[in-house]
Amino acid sequence: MKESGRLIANQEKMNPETARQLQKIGEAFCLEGPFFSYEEISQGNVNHTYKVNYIRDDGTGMAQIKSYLVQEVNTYAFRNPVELMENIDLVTGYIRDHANGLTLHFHHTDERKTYYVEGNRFWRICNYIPSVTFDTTDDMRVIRNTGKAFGEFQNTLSGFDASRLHYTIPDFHNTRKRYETLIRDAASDPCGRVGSVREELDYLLSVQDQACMMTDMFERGELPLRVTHNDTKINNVLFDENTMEALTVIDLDTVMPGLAGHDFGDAVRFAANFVEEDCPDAEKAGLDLNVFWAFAEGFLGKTASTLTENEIATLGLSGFVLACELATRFLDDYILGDRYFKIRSKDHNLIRTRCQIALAKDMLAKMDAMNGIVDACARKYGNR
Ligand code: GN1
Ligand code: MG
Repeated sequence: MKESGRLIANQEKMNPETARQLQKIGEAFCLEGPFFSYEEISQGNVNHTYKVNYIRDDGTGMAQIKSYLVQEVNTYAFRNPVELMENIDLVTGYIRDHANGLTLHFHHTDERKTYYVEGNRFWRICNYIPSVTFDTTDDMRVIRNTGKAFGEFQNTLSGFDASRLHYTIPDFHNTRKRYETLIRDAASDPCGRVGSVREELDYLLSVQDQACMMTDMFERGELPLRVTHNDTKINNVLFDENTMEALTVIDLDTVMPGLAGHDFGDAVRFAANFVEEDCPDAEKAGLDLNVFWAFAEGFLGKTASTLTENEIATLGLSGFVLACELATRFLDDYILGDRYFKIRSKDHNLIRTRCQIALAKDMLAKMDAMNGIVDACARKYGNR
């Protein structure tokens, strides 16, 4: 179907209440042209995102569609969204000044703010970049380019003074704290769900020290703080649909001081899993070494010469660390009654937990291979 046909078909599916709400937000940001339609973007487990379409005159009297992304920021997850937007303004400004290529552009309200607050709802609008994204892919070019994009992102921001950034979610990747929270909430068991998750809890506790390896090394002063993205899912990179080159990295909500291994590990646990992160058949989860290798090539190609020996030594285990850390978060949310992550079924957080645990187990079995690949890439790109 042609784009115009698709948009009209889509218009018929709209919820009138949501359409009115989005129109109102568009007015607050002074978007031009009559509102035409919206589409909900289901990706993302925390914020709500919509593509909104406006009708414009293309300058010759012909109508054309101009699209934007409207997001409602989840203020349960992000307790201080104004600081979050300050971070994003700083980081996107720095990227615009120091790198070629695209970055996100956020629109201003007539009060010159990049956000609009309505009661306890927090909204923002950014430019829509025509592109494709991937939740999974067999195309190793895409994986390698994802590694390059996140490596480049870290490199570009290496000159940025990290102390200017707010901690949008304090202790976001503090694995020890994530475990403490899980242990505390499992003890109070407010929804009576702990009895049914003993096996998952026991497994996570049995690997706690290994899972906290990066946090502990950092606490001992063995790893440097860098400016990191902290949510390096492959679908947070936009690709040019023809060339499959990465256009830009998106979802800058959690850009904060962090560890190189957080970005490497989170990307690996998402992209190199045989299945999606919430696959109900947990036994199908596991690490695809080809994907791991392609991502490592891309990422280390951009970063190997600047990473320390200790940082490189954490990369092989980092996927396991991030899989366990996220499993503690999903399980904790399940125990608390699903308050943080959007769920699409009653047991969604438990399904997610089981999938991350199965992946973590397979990663442990493949640890030597992963370390070998990291070593080879570090030597190839880092003149070691
Ligand atoms: C959340 O909403 P999304 O998909 O960008 C979460 C990440 C998790 C991810 C798991 C702020 O990211 O930390 O890894 O879900 N973001 C936040 O899918 O908690
Ligand atoms: Mg995110």
